[in-house]
Amino acid sequence: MHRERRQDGVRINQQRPNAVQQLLWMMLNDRWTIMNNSSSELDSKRPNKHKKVCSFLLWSGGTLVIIAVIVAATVAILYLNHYPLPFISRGEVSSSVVSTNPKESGPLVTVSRVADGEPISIFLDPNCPDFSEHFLRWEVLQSSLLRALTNYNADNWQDHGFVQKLEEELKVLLGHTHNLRLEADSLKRGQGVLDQRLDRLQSEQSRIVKVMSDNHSGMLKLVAGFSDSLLSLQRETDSLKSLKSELSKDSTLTAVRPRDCSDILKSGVSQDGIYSVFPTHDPNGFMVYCDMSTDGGGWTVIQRREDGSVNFFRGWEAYRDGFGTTTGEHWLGLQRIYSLTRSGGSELRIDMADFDNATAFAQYSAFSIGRDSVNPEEDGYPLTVDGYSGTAGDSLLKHSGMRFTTKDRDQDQSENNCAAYYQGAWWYRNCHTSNLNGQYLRGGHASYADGVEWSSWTGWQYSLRFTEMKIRPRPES
Ligand SMILES: [Ca+2]
Repeated sequence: MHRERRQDGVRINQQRPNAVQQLLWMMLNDRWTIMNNSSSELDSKRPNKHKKVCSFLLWSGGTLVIIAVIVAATVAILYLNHYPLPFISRGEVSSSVVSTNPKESGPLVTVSRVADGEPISIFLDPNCPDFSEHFLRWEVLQSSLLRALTNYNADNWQDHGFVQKLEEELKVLLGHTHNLRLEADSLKRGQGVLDQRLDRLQSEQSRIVKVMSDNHSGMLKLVAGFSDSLLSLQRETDSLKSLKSELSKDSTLTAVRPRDCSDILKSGVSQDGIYSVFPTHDPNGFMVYCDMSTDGGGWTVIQRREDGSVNFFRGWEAYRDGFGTTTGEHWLGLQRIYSLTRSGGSELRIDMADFDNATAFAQYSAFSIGRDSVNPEEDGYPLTVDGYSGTAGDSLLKHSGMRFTTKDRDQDQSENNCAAYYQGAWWYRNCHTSNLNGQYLRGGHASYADGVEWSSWTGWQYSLRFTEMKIRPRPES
């Protein structure tokens, strides 16, 4: 039995740290000192050499027994945790036993009560060693060792003294361990405070990061707002552009709306016919016949005689407002002629034909009626004409400055009504050199100057087959 325990003790001693060996050797040396002292006392009483050898042998045997007991207790605690130690179980008071857990997954240290056998597990994370727990375990281990020693009943008085000394040493060691554990706890608390400060730093950093992120997102929102504003501005600009385009289209249409036949000709239409014109001073407009072929075209016809189908011997209102058929014989009307020529700069052309198919024309570079009148109708639509050219000779210049006279409104310089007298309506002076609104008498006639007369071409007794008065803006010279 002793031999086995010694062998175990050797094996354990080989595994124990050097500190434990030093502790045991220290304790042995102290014992040597005590034994030497007592030996000295004994020697003084009984100076016997044989007895000296016996007591040394006895002391050696006791020491071996104590070492064996310590080793056995250690072995029992570390490796036989599942089997209660015999000398502990003999004790009347149940005590705790500390053992390590052989399983890797379970708690590293198990504290179990021998009486009820219920283990109290303490888990120690091997990756994060808690030195305080290690110290605690060491303390418990030492306490257990101390109890084992206390429970050991030494028969020999020398063994008893040795055990007591060992107990005291263990108590001192226990005190040191306890202090170390307290220091470890303090360190741990310091670490805890450090952890808290680190946590606070971390939270502060998180807060700063959040604030920066908020600022960043605010900047992003600002940029997005700017972008939206720019987009809406772009849309507004596009809308304004389209509106401007529409407006310019309208103004183009207004420009395209012909003031007269020359505008229609400029727009690319070159066919003779009836068109609507909208003079600047008569925006409602009216229908006219356009001569697009004679002398470059663009002529607005204001009077036509060709077959005598229309009665031209009419009163003031008829001549003011116009009559006849636009495609045939007609008088456009003084008010309309006024509107067309009011802005000035018009030229007049009169094409004529007799019944022998002879033609002639008279052209005037300036033509207008009522141009300077505040109320042209009240003023009688006075004629302004100048700048003759042509083949029919001038039969109109003498009428320049004359008011228009109808059979019912005498505004001529004759003591009679020239219109009534010569069966027409014209800018009569002391009557006329031309009478294009006279009776359609179909060529030569016996009556005097009361037909469709152009005196400079056919005299006063030849009523023309065809006359056409037309105006257009005077070309820029
Ligand atoms: Ca008169």
